[in-house]
Amino acid sequence: MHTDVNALFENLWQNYLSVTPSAQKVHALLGSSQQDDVINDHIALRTFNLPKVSLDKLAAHFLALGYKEGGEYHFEAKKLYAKHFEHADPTLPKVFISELLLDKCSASLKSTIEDLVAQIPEEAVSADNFLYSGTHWQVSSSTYQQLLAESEYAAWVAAWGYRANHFTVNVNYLEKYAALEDVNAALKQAGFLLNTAGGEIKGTPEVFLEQSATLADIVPVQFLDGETQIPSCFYEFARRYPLANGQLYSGFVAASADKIFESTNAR
Ligand code: OOG
Ligand code: NI
Repeated sequence: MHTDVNALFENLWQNYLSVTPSAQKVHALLGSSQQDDVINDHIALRTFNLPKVSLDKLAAHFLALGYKEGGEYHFEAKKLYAKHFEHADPTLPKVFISELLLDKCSASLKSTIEDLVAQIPEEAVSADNFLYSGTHWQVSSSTYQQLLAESEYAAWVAAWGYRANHFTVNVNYLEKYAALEDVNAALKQAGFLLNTAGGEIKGTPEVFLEQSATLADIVPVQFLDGETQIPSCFYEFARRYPLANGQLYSGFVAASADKIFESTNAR
């Protein structure tokens, strides 16, 4: 486990950049419009509900750094369960961790994933670098396609493994933009493609959270039988609104999150 929370996020960021070339450009576009660097609202991690690598196993890395559990979320159709974690220091990103519920998937998907996870050394999961360690296995493009036909999420984790699938700009801290619409306009102007599932903006001030996201970059991945271009990671933008008590809402919105997951769908 990491003892330095900033080092953990720096490693997650560098690993994310290595497969998400557009992220540096998005960061430069929004960061260059102000004095301070962009503040991240949250990151997200994906896994399977197998004991070795469950949501709780990933969460342990953050609990050890002082993070506390926030809310939990259910995604019936996608067969996912998620929790978010937050830190007393509001400048530290929240963490959204989801897991695929394999018992709800086909027997063949479940056994394919069990075979992959069996290849992870037990001690690797609690090692400092696990959350940005990528894959611990190799898959063929046909295995990827088979997974993809049933669960885009399963295929993504099989191809990319353990890494942040997105970072999220905290729009509340942007100096030049107040509205998420304006951030989206700047992104489109610069040529970035946005996730339009459920509309470009997911959520409303009434649910205290508005979100948008780019579509994941399409980059080469090495499969057993050669290199193929597939979606990697994306960038998200979140604007939070104050609750009646004046505090900014710190949770997530399941209906919006359901659409954010689709940012890694094939274009
Ligand atoms: C997580 C999707 C949900 C949010 O901000 O609602 C999410 C994922 O794609 O793994 O990040
Ligand atoms: Ni997110």
